[in-house]
Amino acid sequence: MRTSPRVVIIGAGIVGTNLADELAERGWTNTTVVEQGPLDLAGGSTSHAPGLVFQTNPSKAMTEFAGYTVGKLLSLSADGVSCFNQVGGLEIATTPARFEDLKRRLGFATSWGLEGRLIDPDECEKQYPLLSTSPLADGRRILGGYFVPSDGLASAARATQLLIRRTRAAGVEYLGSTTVTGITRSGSRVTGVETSSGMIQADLVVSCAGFWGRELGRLAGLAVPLLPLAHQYVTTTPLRELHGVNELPNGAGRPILRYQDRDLYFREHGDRMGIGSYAHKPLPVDMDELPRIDANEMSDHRMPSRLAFTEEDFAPSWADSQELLPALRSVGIEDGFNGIFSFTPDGGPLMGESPDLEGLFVAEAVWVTHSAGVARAMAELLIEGRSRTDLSGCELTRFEKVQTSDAYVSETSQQNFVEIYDVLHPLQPRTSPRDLRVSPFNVRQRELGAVFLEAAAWERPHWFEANRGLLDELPEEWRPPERDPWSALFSSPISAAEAWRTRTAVGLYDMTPLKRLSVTGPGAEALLHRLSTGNITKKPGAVTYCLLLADDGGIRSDVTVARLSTEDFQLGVNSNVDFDYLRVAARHQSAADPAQWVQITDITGSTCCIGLWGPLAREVIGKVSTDDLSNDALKYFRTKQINVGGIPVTAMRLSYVGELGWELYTTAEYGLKLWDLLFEAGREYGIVAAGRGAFNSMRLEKGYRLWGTDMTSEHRPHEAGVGFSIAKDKTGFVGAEALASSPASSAHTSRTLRCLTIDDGTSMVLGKEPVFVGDELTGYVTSAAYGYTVRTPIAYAWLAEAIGVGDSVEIEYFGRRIPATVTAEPLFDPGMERLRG
Ligand code: FAD
Ligand code: THG
Repeated sequence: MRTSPRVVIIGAGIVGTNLADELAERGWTNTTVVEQGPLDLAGGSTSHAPGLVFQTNPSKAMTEFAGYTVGKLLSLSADGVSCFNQVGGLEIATTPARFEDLKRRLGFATSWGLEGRLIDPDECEKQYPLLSTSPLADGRRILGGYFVPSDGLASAARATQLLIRRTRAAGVEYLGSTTVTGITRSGSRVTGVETSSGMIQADLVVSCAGFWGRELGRLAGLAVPLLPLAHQYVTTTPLRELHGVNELPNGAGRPILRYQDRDLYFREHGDRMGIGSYAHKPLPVDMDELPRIDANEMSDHRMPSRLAFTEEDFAPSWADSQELLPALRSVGIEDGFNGIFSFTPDGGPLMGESPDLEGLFVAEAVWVTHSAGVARAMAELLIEGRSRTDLSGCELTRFEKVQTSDAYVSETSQQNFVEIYDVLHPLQPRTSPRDLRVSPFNVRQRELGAVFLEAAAWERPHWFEANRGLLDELPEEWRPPERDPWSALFSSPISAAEAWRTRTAVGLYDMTPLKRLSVTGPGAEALLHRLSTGNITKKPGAVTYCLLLADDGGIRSDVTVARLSTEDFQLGVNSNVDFDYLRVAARHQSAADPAQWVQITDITGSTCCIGLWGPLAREVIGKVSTDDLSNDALKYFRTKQINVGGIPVTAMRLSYVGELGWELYTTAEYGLKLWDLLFEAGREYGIVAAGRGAFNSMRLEKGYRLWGTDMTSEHRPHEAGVGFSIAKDKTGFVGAEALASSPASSAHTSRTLRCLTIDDGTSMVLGKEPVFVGDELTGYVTSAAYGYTVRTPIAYAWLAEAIGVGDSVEIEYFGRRIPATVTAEPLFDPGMERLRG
């Protein structure tokens, strides 16, 4: 008897078939896979993917997905031939900047548990004898490489066939040559799909439609922010040098090769070479012009994902290839095509459930490289309601609404194509589109010479050039050390002056981009009580810092909950994922008990927020407000409505930078006036406008965690050092049972988030670097900043549980070991005198 829910998977590419398999392995076999193409060669991206698997990725989740895919494809075999050929992966550097970047890549690979090593030019040649030994254009030569022995080649199309065979045997049904034309619903629940050959009822529908994802989403009114782009791939005529080297026609023995300095990659196909290029201009695909090919006419060379080769786009890449691999000079291009696959605004995949149609899931914009790992996480999500891997960078709902518009998706995804192999600094902002979201203070910030970086489409000042003059006044002990060139990028010593003024006088911070939700209605209290770890039932006026947990006790988010009145709460949250999570929960509660309805509104754009913080904050506000803001009249973590120069303001007494003061909220139209009033009032007290550079330094001095960076759903509250935010004796909230059964440690980590200070007092790190004790890897850095007040660089890091305060570790930064010490935290004001004073 079939007891598992009825699942329809749309698409029998490498993602859809892996998902069917991961579900079947967990006992869910009541699955139908619907594929518009013929099942033996469906015609999507998988059907022509050359299958290079380079596992190294700045994202921990993506590296883990790749590692799992390698393992799974290695074990997937038929007739003694596995679906993974572990030839190793080699990335070469021909510029000093690239060589430095390879060191950084080795760093995060190490952090995520992937083994690789840097090799010298001689070993590059040994690994890859076809590499040129003479200088390249511009006098460049091979300076070295980064080699990952476990990388290699996936046989994606073959794996798909084997997975179909295996899952069919387990009971999964496949419908080939069947197109999904509609998604049916009852209310806000999916009920099935309409296809070219009839209705299929389902409890859960998962779209694994690859670059057709946007079209599939549209059937259900879901914006799927991906862009189909063409990418060029060629195979050459046979090379004499490879004659008789690789047995199989598609076989390979040499590593897969990346030449990022010219946007190229290479693999062997028997005695031919395959070359992929990202060097050409982005080639967005108009889905309406996709060739319509009958199932019985589909072949290796005729499929919808394969557009005609545009030779002129490839010409420079061909010349670059021949220069790098001289053996190519005596062969020609035998076959070339412009293959289609998906790009997204931030390069990550799209995974998760539609917030508006329950039971409809998406797993798209996924490379072969990550396919099995993504499928495993999706299976966990479907079956257990959560994935063991942190999906914050993959969530379908991570984008702000403006970021899902066709125009935004098109421009940013094309930009990601262009930059795919560029050396990118972690703080490097996109250049366009910009100024999509600006706070009401933007005009003043510009006048003050703000240097903006972008996040969630918001412009956020990182420092203000107008404060440069303060560097002359900066006391000796506040002067920051010289930075190495990499950590100096997108950073300025002016942040030191802004931190100095905030700690000694007062600073004005634009907190507008902090996402704010209004949660109202008779059921608001019950909803927040159930979903959060905090005691939010306190009387109006209370603000609570607390966590949203997943059922397994992992940290979904950390939020502030301000009770403005009995049925009116204001939440400070981390991203759109929180908004959609709460919105769905509110819908459920309202439906289950209409008397307990809850309304959740994103009020971020219609309101604004100034953080007025510093020991003189009270003096400043006293000049423009007659409200009593004394310590007793508005205590720490309390809120009240006040009036600032005639403007209605919600004041919340809390501070992410750890100083006396308030977050001051008002509606957007008053924002500029509020800024001007406070700035003017602050003049005599030395007020400065201050940016994210100072802010981030001060929050690390204070030990405040940044969700998504310092802690994620992979971590439990106690491990992350936020156990204090679980209300004493509270039970019955989401995640409570899991915590009660094993409070301290989750299943797959025995790690603790620790505060490190750098021993030499000057060396900077940036995040994601591996941490060692002797030769042993013990963890990785999350956030880092120079602590201007405490006069040392600070790094937070996940470390093995056994490592405690006082222990010495080493952080690896560009191949250099930087000694650091685990230090008691917070480094600044542990007695909370500043905040409560
Ligand atoms: P697909 O394989 O496209 O599968 C989606 C399926 O959904 C299709 O079969 C389609 O027919 C079906 N479908 C769509 N709409 C409907 C509908 N309405 N009804 C029914 N069925 C539908 N990745 C790597 O990791 N390494 C590489 O080296 C690599 N090289 C590449 C080279 C080229 C030239 C290209 C174009 C891509 C490359 N990729 C590579 C990317 C990789 O091919 C894709 O990311 C991956 O194959 C996507 O798999 P998928 O299952 O999501 O999509
Ligand atoms: N302000 C508001 N909401 C927010 C943030 C914010 N929501 C998202 C994010 N930032 C949440 N993160 C924090 C982290 C720490 C604190 C506030 C928000 C904080 N912590 C006190 C501490 O640890 O000492 C809490 C003390 C207590 O619980 O009483 O202030 O910046 N509005």
